Amino acid sequence: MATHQPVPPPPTSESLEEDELNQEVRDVISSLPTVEGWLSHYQGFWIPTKCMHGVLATQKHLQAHETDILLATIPKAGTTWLKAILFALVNRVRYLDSQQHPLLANNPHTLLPFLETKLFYKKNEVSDLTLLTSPRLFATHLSYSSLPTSVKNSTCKIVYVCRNPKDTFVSQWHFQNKVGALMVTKPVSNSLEQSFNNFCRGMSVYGPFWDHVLSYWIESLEKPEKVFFLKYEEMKEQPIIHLKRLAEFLGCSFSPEEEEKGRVNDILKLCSFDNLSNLEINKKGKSSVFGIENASYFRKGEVGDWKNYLTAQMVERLDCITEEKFHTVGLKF
Ligand code: PAP
Repeated sequence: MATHQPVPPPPTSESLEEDELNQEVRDVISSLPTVEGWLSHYQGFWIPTKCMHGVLATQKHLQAHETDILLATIPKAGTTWLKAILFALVNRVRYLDSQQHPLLANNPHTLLPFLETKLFYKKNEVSDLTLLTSPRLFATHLSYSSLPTSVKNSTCKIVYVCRNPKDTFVSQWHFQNKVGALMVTKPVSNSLEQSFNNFCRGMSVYGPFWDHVLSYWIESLEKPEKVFFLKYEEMKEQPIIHLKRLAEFLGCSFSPEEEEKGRVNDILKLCSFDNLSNLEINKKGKSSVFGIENASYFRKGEVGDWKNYLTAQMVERLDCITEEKFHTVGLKF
């Protein structure tokens, strides 16, 4: 099995014309409508303004390889969990028996970086991603429509993970309260009610939530060999089944010997909420993404926590929107 480099990409090697990129980026960003002091409206979605440099650089420069694997999620749908699972799955021959598994010493966000963060775009340079070993593992919060053209045109695989909108909202709200100050450019109101209103109106991070989910859902129906669509809740309920499906989709099915040896469970155990959240690196470290504390990515990891936060009215409103947006395409939560 091919292996993936368990460290962040090497320093940049391909320089851009500083003024050209800066001016281009400045022009695009300054022309975008903004809301709440930190989100910019770009190609139909609300993207953290701090990510816009990375988004533009990715769209312009990323050359997808046929063997690439891209994890796509809306924030708080299970990104950290699936990053860990993908890394452990693809690298299982190399690392699963190792006492020094990279996941024991690195937060999943370090091992499987976001395309649109500064990891790949620093100041005026784009990282040389061709130096990474195959298959390259990346993540993104971009909608399908905003993915770099080369990703859409290549045969690379996309794993999309979503989560029911009520838990996604509650998780986003908690996260925003914890780390929001790192993202905003001016103070914002973060009451549950205000955030909920914004979420329902589509003004949430990488939202509208429903358009994001739909963009991948439709693509997964049309191109099931390219887009694997997974719900957080399904993965929680039947992790063995879905991990095996995922491996098959990626062309690295578990052999009968591996199954007998308990490899599927080994991966699930390694990547479980309890295991990851209790590792020193995830209790104390800071992530490569805007210096956010790793612990912020581990809260409860449960299905249905929304019951502790949303009123009956809020539930009705969210359910109504979801029904309206999804019923014609057969998507249920
Ligand atoms: P991101 O999109 O900003 O990277 P993401 O990892 O999707 O964040 O969101 C974190 C959520 O996944 C948290 O959910 P909660 O707020 O409802 O608790 C977090 O607890 C949960 N999570 C993190 N790791 C795991 C895991 N190993 N298993 C299940 N859930 C997890």
